[in-house]
Amino acid sequence: MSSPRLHRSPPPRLAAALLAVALPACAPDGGGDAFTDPCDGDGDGARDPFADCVVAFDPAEPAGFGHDALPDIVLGPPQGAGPDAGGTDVASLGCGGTIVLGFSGEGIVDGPGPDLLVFENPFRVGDGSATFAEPGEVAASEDGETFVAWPCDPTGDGGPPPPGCAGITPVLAGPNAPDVDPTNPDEAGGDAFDLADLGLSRAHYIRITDRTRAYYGDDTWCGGAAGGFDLDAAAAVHGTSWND
Ligand SMILES: [Ca+2]
Ligand SMILES: [Ca+2]
Repeated sequence: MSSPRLHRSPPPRLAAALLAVALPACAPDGGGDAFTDPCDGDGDGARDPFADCVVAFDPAEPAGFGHDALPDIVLGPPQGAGPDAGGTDVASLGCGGTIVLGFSGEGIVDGPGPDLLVFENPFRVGDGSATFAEPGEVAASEDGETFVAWPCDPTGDGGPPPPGCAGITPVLAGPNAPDVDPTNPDEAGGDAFDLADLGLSRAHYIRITDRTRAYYGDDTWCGGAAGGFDLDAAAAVHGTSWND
């Protein structure tokens, strides 16, 4: 069961007026592509590299952490807490929960190397050689209907975090690290994804599906309000998003 869009839609007449005014000013610079807005003109209004709206949200019970702050809590830049602490500016998916984010305008474009960063709230534990993780599978789509996933195949033993998933690398970009560029894969932390690996040149949607149960092989980290994957933010590395 999918929830309806979480953002409010403007009245039809207002929406039409906004569209008429907005379109000429919104053509991507030099991109040559028609303006694409998965947020239906009702994203967060920020012309930035971060997700612009929540297109769909289907959490698993009993997750509830951060839900009252949706959609804003997963839009905008990551609010990471560094390598040794999990950020709390997140919304929990619960085990098996999913969320779809929209990127307006250029969306996410394939450039050299990684194109997308997904930020959860993993953190180092013990002597720092291990990481507590709640992984998620990430998929991308250009039309919002056909999604292609990057491989994320947890082993079920809770061993080293599975490569290819989101939610396995601590988030360094955040309020305590103002000089860290949250769109730079070399310094931001989070987990990086390359559209070229999927054969895509562009994406306006990403879908994250919690895989915590598959990672641990049981429901140890599925209970409570903060169970499963905790989404902080997502960023386009090369593209720029805009709404207005
Ligand atoms: Ca790329
Ligand atoms: Ca987490």
